[in-house]
Amino acid sequence: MTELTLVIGNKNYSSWSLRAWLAMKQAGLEFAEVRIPLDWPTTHEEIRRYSPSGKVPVLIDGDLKVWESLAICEYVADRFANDLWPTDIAERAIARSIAAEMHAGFQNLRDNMPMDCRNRYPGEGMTAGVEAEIDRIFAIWRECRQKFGTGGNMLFGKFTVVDAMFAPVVMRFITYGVKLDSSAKAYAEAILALPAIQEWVAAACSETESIPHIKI
Ligand SMILES: N[C@@H](CCC(=O)N[C@@H](CS)C(=O)NCC(=O)O)C(=O)O
Repeated sequence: MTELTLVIGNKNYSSWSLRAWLAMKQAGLEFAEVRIPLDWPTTHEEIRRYSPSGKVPVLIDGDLKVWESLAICEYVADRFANDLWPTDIAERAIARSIAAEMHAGFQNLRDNMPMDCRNRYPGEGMTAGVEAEIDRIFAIWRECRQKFGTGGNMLFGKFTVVDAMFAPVVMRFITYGVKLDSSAKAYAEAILALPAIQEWVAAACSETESIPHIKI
């Protein structure tokens, strides 16, 4: 069997890498990691050696390269772990809509509250645009937990790609001290309790690179 390799950025900063990595971990896959620190003079050239888009993450499975975090999650679900999406067709469609909304949107949050797992900047980054996006995220989480979450503590009960997409948002909320309502707090705690997330954060804390003003 060919070895799977996931090429990622710094664990402290690379929110897109976390999404793909977490989906693969939750699917129980064994894979090698190539970590390319971001924002170095050689970063772009190094990433280009692996990734057609010049971005991480990229998954290498033999001759196949899959890039874009959401496409990697889809590939992992198709090839190894169909249960990374809800079973019910309608729930699956809603889960895909939310995952796509996260992948394509929330630019204010991304720009103003970049992921920085090991640091704390309470109160920083809040703007009217960020606040509106946070409200939308809380509404998504609340509705998912109420309608689909009965079988567990994730958005659709069991862990799905949607949780992989939102895990970096949880990390941002912790870093910037975003006030969470009770349902958001319970969900954030469930994400933070995942052993894979604890493994990622521990690795992020042991990284030595520091990138001021990163926007990813
Ligand atoms: N839409 C892409 C975004 C990927 C992305 O922006 N990755 C950043 C790191 S989190 C990157 O590769 N930056 C390196 C660069 O732009 O040189 C995805 O979902 O994977």
